[in-house]
Amino acid sequence: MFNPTEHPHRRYNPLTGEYVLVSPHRMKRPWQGQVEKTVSAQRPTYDPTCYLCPGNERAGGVRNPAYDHTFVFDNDFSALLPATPTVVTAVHPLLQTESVQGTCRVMCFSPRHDLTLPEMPLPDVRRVVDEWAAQTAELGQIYRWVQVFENKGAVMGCSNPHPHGQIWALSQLPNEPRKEDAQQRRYWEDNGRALLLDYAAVEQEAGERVVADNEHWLAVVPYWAVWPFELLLLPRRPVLRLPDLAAGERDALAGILKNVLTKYDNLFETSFPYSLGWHGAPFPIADAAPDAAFAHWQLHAHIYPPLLRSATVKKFMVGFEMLGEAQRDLTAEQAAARLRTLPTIHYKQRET
Ligand code: H2U
Ligand code: ZN
Repeated sequence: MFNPTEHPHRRYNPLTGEYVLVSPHRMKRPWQGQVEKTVSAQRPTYDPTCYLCPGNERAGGVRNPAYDHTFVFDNDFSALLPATPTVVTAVHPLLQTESVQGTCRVMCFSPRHDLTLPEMPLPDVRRVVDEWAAQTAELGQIYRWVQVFENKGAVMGCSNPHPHGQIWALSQLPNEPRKEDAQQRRYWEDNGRALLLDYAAVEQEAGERVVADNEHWLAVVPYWAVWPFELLLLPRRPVLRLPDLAAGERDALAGILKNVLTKYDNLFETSFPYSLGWHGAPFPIADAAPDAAFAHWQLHAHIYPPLLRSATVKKFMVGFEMLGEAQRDLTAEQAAARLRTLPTIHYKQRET
């Protein structure tokens, strides 16, 4: 008899059309590989050498203002540039190039060097939500795709512990949203309903992968999760993009974010690393499709954390993952059950 908590199986990700291999029987295997160092917990509220702290000088010589809440600036080492010439070339069908226009920004979440999103007061997390929405609205006037994200922790290649995220806006749809666009469109055409709205209803009903919920939001370990404690954040009503969120929905978003990120930190009593990012409908460009053409889209956030079984053991995406398909040991249901039981009071606050 097939038992999904014991037998290897594959799960389908309807958002990307890809499969993940689940191998729950491997949870018992010993670990003798790489161990990540835990970083010492206490940082100063202000660090004179930090390029993100208020009043400090950045690379290139620009000085940050004495900001009070959020602060956004153009990335001094931008991966995208606004004024590149538009061209599509193919010297050979196998050697294709297209130009891309874009801009990169860095967003400080708080002037406090020592805080992270889950440790910030709720009204300040709400300000971050507002800034995400404002940046998306502004850059969406110019660019087709606005990628709001946060890379947190040295394990994720983040260069600075000061709480910050990034915004990359560009003229083309990157790979991940392009897959999601096609998959959501197909589901819409086949069913006349939005894929992620149906999915939220299925998860709410099932309950076993729900980690947190409130009036406007649902946080689940998706059925097809790849990363051990991956989360998908879904609004309950149809929402195309971050700027479309009403005041109450933004408050509720700040609440559920603080809730699940606190659970993350409490899981291994460490500042939990992850990449978090928002996917909303692409923006209509020039004379292209109006908003009605994006009815298949539903706003959502992905959170991809690399840690597996402790503050020091991370999941690698190598070998079979690189050459075959993604693989996980812990099931989505087991991960959700662990996260669900964790307290929503941050462990650092509990100690004081
Ligand atoms: P991480 O969040 O991945 O550490 O990236 C921080 C960004 O900050 C990175 O893209 C930029 C880097 O280019 N940066 C500046 O714009 N100015 C600086 O003075 C240092 C870093
Ligand atoms: Zn700082």
